Amino acid sequence: MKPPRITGVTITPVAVLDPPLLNASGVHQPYQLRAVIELHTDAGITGLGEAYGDDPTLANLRAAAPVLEGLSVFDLNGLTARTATALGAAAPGSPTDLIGAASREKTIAQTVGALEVAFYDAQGKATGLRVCDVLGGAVREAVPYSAYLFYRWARHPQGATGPDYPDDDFGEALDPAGIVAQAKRLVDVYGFGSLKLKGGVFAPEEEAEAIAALHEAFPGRPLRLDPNANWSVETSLRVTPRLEGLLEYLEDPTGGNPGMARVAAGTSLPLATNMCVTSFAEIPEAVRLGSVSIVLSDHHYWGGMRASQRLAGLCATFGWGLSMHSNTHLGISLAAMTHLAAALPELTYACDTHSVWQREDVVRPGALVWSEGSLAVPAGPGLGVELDREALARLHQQYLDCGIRSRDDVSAMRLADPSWERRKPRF
Ligand code: GKR
Ligand code: MG
Repeated sequence: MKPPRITGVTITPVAVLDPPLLNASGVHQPYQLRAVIELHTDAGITGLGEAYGDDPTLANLRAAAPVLEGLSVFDLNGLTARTATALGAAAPGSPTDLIGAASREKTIAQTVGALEVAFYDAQGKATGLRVCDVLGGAVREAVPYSAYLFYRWARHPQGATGPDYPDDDFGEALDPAGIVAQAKRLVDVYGFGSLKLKGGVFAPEEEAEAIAALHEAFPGRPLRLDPNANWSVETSLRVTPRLEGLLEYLEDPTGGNPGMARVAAGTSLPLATNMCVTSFAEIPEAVRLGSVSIVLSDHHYWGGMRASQRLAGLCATFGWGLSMHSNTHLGISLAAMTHLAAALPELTYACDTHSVWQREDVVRPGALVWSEGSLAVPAGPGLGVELDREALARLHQQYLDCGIRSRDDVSAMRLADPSWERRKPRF
């Protein structure tokens, strides 16, 4: 087989409706941005990828795209080398404040991570194989995900949306009863076996009460709480006794490896992270300090699927568990996450996904089917998802019209509370 060579890359930013989900920074904006990547080849095959859709990410993708021309879709080392050269000493732009200090390495990893998915999709399409098989073979045919529970409002603050904005029908969830009701709905519809609550929103004791209520409503079901580093070390150590015995893990109670290590030393709860270990360079400090025992991988910022497999190997070496992080994403990323998780023998926990909150997508329905809280690996070839051109055009137009160009949960919150400040830890 002659390897397909890249003839061009199309990057299309889209905006999708998003509900007012509360978190440590503030509240989700009415639209979240994503970028759809189409890798065109001389074999007529198109590889699909998906990335954040904020301005810095788009600039990095657009800088890398032209230098990929002529490259084989199997040349992943070439992808990394050419992307690094194209980005040069580029200012490190990051779409999220969740992954610690920005660095050139992280920017390269995010850019490669996005493009590499399209390379793998094209490899699968060229060989007739599923991406999970290209990655070394599926060790599971169905990938378990956890229900992603959020405190939330029923609608976005006045002024955030126009009069025609379609609110969803979840209503608000601002206390333990609201969170339990939300969990029941998600478990009924999707069959999730484990539940994760996004915390860092209300006083930690209130969030511990919500966890206790979930424990009572769903006896024996694994639970997680993620305050996104919004608790000080002292607050964390005050609250952890209430959570011990209730959680399978506590995710990022506080910020940074030294702080996490102090919390880890004072609790029996396993600590997980997608904040203080987000790149290979941060692993030695975490090992030395004993700050975490579970890492949430994310191909979007660890540098792709190959890099995620490398991370999985290191987790096994250091005796860490492995879970998977999610940010708002669409079906291309969900398919990529599912293929990757299927090919990771080291995966020890159900993965996160924001999917339940997304009502719009760029892929045709039918490829990703939920059953008992799991997704069957799409049949392929490649990722096994197909672009819905009409939806892509509509969501691109929505991007042009909505005016949002970067994620800003702080400003979104200020529409409801003008005194709101960016502050961490808040508790
Ligand atoms: O969507 O509000 C959110 C989450 O807080 C997200 O931004 C985080 O990346 O899900 C995430 C996490 O686990 O930290
Ligand atoms: Mg997290």
